[in-house]
Amino acid sequence: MTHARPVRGLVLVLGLTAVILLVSGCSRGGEKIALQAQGLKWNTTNLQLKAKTRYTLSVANRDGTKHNFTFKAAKANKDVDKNQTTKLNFTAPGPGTYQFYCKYHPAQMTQTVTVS
Ligand SMILES: [Cu+2]
Repeated sequence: MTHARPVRGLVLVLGLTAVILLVSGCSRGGEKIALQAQGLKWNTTNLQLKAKTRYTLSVANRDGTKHNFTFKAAKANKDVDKNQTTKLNFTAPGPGTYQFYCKYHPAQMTQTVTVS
């Protein structure tokens, strides 16, 4: 019985380690990609992604107005305040041609996503 406590402590430490590894694994995101908005324009006209792949997207807003990144097929929708950079995670859908846009300036800021 004298060994019961150290063993329980070890199990607790191992359990906590597993939880920490799981949490950090989930938040690590996926492949890193970047987009920039400047002058009410995206810096790319065609975002190319791999199907069912996890991405961490960094969106830089170089304008003095709020922008937004929306990619409905991946359930991605995030605002980017003026002169700020923000990150978001999403998983690319199946192969196809989609669109991404800024919901505040859709006329000027709608572009293509090609998933292959
Ligand atoms: Cu915008």
